[in-house]
Amino acid sequence: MTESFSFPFSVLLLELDEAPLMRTEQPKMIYLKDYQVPDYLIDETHLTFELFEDHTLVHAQLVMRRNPEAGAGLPLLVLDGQQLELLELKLDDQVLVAGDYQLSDSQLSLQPTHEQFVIDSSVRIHPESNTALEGLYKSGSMFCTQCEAEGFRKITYYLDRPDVMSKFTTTLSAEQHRYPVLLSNGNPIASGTEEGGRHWATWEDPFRKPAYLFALVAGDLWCVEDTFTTMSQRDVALRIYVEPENIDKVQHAMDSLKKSMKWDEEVYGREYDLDIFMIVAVNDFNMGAMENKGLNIFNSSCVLARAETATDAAHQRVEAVVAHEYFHNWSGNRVTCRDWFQLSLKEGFTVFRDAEFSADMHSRTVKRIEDVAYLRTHQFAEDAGPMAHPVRPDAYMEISNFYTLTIYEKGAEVLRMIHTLLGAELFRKGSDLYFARHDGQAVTCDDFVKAMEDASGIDLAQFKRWYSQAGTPQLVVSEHYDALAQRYTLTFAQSCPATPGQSEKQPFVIPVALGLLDAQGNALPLQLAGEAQAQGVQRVLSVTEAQQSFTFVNLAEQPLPSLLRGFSAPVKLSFPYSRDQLMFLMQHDSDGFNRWEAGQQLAVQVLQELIGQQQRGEPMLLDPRLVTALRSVLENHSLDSAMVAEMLSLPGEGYLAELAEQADVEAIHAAREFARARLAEALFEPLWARYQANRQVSRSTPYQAEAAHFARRSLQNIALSYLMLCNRGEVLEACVEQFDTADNMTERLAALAVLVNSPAEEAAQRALAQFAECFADNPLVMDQWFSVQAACQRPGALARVQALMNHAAFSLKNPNKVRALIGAFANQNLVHFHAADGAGYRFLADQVIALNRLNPQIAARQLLPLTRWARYDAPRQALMRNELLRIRDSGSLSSDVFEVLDKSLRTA
Ligand code: B3K
Ligand code: ZN
Repeated sequence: MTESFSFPFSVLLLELDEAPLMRTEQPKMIYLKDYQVPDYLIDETHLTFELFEDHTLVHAQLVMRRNPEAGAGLPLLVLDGQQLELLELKLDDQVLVAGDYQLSDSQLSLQPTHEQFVIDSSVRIHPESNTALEGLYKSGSMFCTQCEAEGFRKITYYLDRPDVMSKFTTTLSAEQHRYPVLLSNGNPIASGTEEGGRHWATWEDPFRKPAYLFALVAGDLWCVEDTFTTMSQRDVALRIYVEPENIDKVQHAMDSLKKSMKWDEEVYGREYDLDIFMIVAVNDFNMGAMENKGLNIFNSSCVLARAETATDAAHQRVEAVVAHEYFHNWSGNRVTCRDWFQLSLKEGFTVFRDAEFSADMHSRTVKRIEDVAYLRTHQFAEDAGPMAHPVRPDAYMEISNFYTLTIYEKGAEVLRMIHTLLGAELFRKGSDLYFARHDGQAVTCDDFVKAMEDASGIDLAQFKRWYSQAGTPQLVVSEHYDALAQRYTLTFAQSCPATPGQSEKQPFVIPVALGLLDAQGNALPLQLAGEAQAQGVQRVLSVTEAQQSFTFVNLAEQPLPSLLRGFSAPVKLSFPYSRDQLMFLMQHDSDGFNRWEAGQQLAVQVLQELIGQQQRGEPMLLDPRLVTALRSVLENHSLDSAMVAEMLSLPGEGYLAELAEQADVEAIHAAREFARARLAEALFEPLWARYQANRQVSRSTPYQAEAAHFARRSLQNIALSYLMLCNRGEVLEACVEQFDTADNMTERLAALAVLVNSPAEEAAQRALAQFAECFADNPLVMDQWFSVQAACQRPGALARVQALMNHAAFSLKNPNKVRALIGAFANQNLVHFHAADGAGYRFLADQVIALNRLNPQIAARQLLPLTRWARYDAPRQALMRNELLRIRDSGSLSSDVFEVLDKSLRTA
C-alpha cells in the first residue's frame, strides 16, 4: 500500500501575480529519429547571480566552440531561453545590437564567425513570481532551482540539452542577513562581503555536466554535518541544510546517506568524487528530489523524518529517496543521457539500484511485494491507457510528462530482468564496463545494453524490445502431465495488446523463474528434456517465442508449478490454479513473494465472485476458504510480521479496477468492504490477539526506524483496521487509546485513519481537531491530515474536500498540498471520485484549470485520473470526456496539459 498526500485548496489562486507563459501555438512533437549531435559545444560556463527581492540578474559567460563531430561550416548558433529579459549580449567582447541576433519566445540565434568564441549575456528574471517551480524560484524565503529537464533555459540563454556538458563556475551574491547560506555545485572556492550588507560566494564544479544538473540555493538555513570516509580513504563532508525549525528532523536522512554511500561502494564499486556532498530541503517542490551534482535539492517530505511526525512509510521513503539521488551521482551524472528519450537509462537503472538497496536494508520479500503491487496497480494502468509509451519513447511534446511510472518503474523491471538473465556477477561486470567506458559521456540505452552484452557474452538483441515496445505482455500458461512418460510440459503463450502508435508487437524475452512442488510441498529437482541431470530446484526459463513449451522429465507425480517467482518479468501471467491449489502454494511455496502472490490470486478470485454477485443483485457470499487461508496466516507465528501484514491486505480497489474489463467502482468497493467485514468477524480472536500483543510492545519500547519494528507496527495497524469493522466497544477504546498515547506518527495516523472511516463520528471529529491543533505548525504532518480526510470513504467526501480547500494550511501553490488533498481524493477515493453525478470529475477539472496557470507540471499530473475514462461505463465515460473538453476549452493551455488532453481525447 502506498501512502498518499492530500490537500485542500483555497481561492488563493486569485492572488496570482501573473500566469506562467502559455504557448499560443500548438506545441510540436519531438522525435527520437530526428536526433542530431549539437552544432556547438560549451567548454566552460561562468555564471553570476545577483539575487534581489524583486528580480535577479544573471550573467553567463559561455566559452564555446564548433562541435568537431557536427560537420563543416559555421551554422547559426541557436540558444534556448524562455521568460528571460535580455539586457546585454556580447560575442567575443563585442556588444551586439538588434539585428546582430534574433530573439523569439524560446530562442536566441546569432551567427558565429569563428570556430571558437565567447558569448556573454546578461538577463533579468523573476524567481519571486515563478509559481511553476521550474528554473530559479523561491520556496518560502529561500531561493532554489529545479532545472531537469528543461528548466535551465528559464535562467539564462544556453544549449539546454543533456549532451552539451560543461565545466561550471558559479558566483552568487545576496543580502547577507536574509541569505546567510549561498550554495552551488562542486566545491566552494572563494567568498566575501560587499557594501550594502550583501555577500557573495563562488563555487566551482570540476566535473563537466549538462545544465539540467546545475543548482543554486540561497537562504537562512541550518545544517547538520557529518563525514564519510570513502573506500580510498578520502574524507567527504556531508551536509544537510534545512530551515532552522527542522534541524531536529535530519538525522535519519544523514544515516541513510552514509548507508547509501557505503552500499554503492560495496555492491557497485562506486566511490563519491567531490570533497563535499550537500542536501537541501525545500517545501515547494514538484517532485521528490533532484540529483544536482554535489547539491541535491529535496522536497522536505523526502528528508525530514522523526518518530513523532513521520510514519514508518515516510522513514522508508526518506531512506529510499536519499539513496536514489545519491546513486544518480554515477548512474545519471558521471554517465548521463544523450537526449531525453534515454531518460530511463538513468531513471530505470537508479530505481533498480535503490530498490536493491532497500531490499538489502530491510526485508527483500516485503520490498518486492510493495513494488510489484504498486507497478501492477499504477504502471499497468498507464500502459493500458492513452499515455502508454515505451521505456524509451519515440516522441514527446513536453518532456515533463514523461517522468512516468513506465520510465521509472517499468524501466527498473527491465534492468532487473537483465540482472536475472546475466546473474549478479556478470551484471556487475557489465555495470563496471558501462561506467568505465562511458565516464564523462552522454549516452543511450543501446550503449548500456551493449556494455552488458560485451561484458557477459550474452546476446540481448531481442531483449531490447522491452525498450521499444509499449504495453504489458500477457503470458498464458498451460500444463500437460504424461504420467506414463513421467514428463510434465508447460506451454507459454505470450501476446501484447496494441498501444497508441503500436498495433503489432514482436515477442519479448520473458525470464520466468519457477519451481515445481510435489504433493507434500517439497521442491522437485528440475531436469529439462535433453539434459543429462537435474539442475537445482529453481531455474529461469527464457520465453522468447509467441508460443513455447518446456518439458520437465523424471517426474513420478504431477507437480504444482510455482511460476514467475519474485515477479521475474513485468507481465500479466495466467495459469488455471484452483482455489485449493492457491491455498497450498500460500502454505508451501519456498518463494516468499509467490506465497503472497498465491494469496492475492485467491483473494482476487473470491472478490471477483463477490463483485459479480453484487452486480447481479444477488446476496454476497464469501468463500470460506479465504477465511481459512488468512486464519492460518494469522496463526503462523514463524512468519515475519511484515509478511503476515502483507498477506492480510486484500488487493486494493485500484488493482481490482485495473483487472476488470470495465471497472464498476461501486461494486468493487461494496464487494471489498463486504469481504473485509466478514473476515474481521470471522477472525476477530486471532486479530485481536495479534493487535494486543504488538500494541503492548509498542507501548513498552521506544520507537525504532528499523525493519522488525516496521513489520510489527504494520501488522498491528492492519489488525486494527479489520477490528474496527466489528463495531465493538473494546476496539474503539483501544483505537482511541492508540491515537491519544502513541509516541509515534505511524500508530497515531493509523488510528486516526480508521477512526475517520468508522461510524464513531464523535471520536473521529475529536481526533481530527486534536491532531490539527497539535501539528498546525508542521506542514508535512498537516499533509497527512488532509490525505486521511480526502481518502475517507464515508458519505460526503467531496464536500469535505471542498471545505478543506479553504483551510488556512492549504495552498494550491504548494505541490505537496495539491497531492495531499486533490490527488488523494482522485486517486484513492475511487467511489467518491467516480460518483455517478460527475461531481468528482467536475471538481478535478476545476482544479486542473486553476493549476494550469500556476504550475503546468502539477496540473498535467493531477489530470491523469480523467484520462482513464475508457475503463468506465458509458455514462461515466461521457462525463469524464466532457470535463476533458471543458479543460481544453478553458483558455490558453500549457504544453504539459495540452499533450495529456490531446492524447486522451484522441483515443475516442
Ligand atoms: N531526476 C529527477 C526528476 C526530475 C523531474 C523533472 N520534471 C528526480 C529523480 O528521478 O531522481
Ligand atoms: Zn531519479
